[in-house]
Amino acid sequence: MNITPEEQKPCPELPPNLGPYRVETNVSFVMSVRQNEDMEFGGRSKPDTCTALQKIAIVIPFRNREPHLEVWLYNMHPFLKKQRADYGIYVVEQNGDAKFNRAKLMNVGFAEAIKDYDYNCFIFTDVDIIPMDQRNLYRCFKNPRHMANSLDKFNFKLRYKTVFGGVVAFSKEQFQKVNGFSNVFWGWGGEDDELYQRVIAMGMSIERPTQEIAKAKAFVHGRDTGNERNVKTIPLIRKAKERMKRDGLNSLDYKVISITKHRLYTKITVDIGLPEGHLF
Ligand code: BGN
Repeated sequence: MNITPEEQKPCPELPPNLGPYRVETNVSFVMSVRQNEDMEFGGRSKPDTCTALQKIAIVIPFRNREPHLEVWLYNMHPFLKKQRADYGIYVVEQNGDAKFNRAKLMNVGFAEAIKDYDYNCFIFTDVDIIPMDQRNLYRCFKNPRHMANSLDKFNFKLRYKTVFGGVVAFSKEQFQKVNGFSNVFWGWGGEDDELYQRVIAMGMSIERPTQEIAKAKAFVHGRDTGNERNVKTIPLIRKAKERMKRDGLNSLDYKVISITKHRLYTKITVDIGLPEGHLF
């Protein structure tokens, strides 16, 4: 018997049978495509027997990390399906070789994803972090949520109390409330600490899963070319509260170069401009 979408029940709050998850690293795109032929192009999937409680866009900032993306996709599609998520994957690729701007790419992912579907939850994740426990729900909660607090490369310890990098979840309202990420962090570091300051400035607090449930694999790699440490972060972080009104989603400026709907993800290649004062 066919069930029309109107007759479907909401999915249970907690999906059944979640537990520790073994990350597979010896994988390929071909293997993932073969195992996910049921997906809609663009890396979209939703549960077929119930209506998911949230519509989740997963945003991955990206440049030259195909091997990590291959592993991420292979592991994360089954992971998200097991959590009965209604989701889409957005890989936002920075065009050109200017300094990497992770935060701005996140903002672009948000802005483009909401044109695609009625998303109400956004998971902003690095391409090299994969959860090791299916109870780490890739969803939105009452507060913006930090989910990369227990990485294997840091011996499953919280680096510092306010750390807010790697993987975070924001409802659409929460993200709009903080005006998204800052657009002015070029190079490695600090944009996540600045986002934390925005959350606090707006009177919200952050939450995290327990260290046990948040266990995740983070691939260790050298510093990417074009992503050298940003040495100008501290004054920017200090001024977060004042700057956030004018620097973020409301000042986001970019040009889409292409949008390609692959089987396993939507790839958005984008020109996000150059840091102020950039000279060739
Ligand atoms: C911090 C970085 C974060 C990064 C974590 C990773 C800065 C700002 C200057 C103090 N912060 O040091 O961006 O996510 O390390 O553990 O660089």
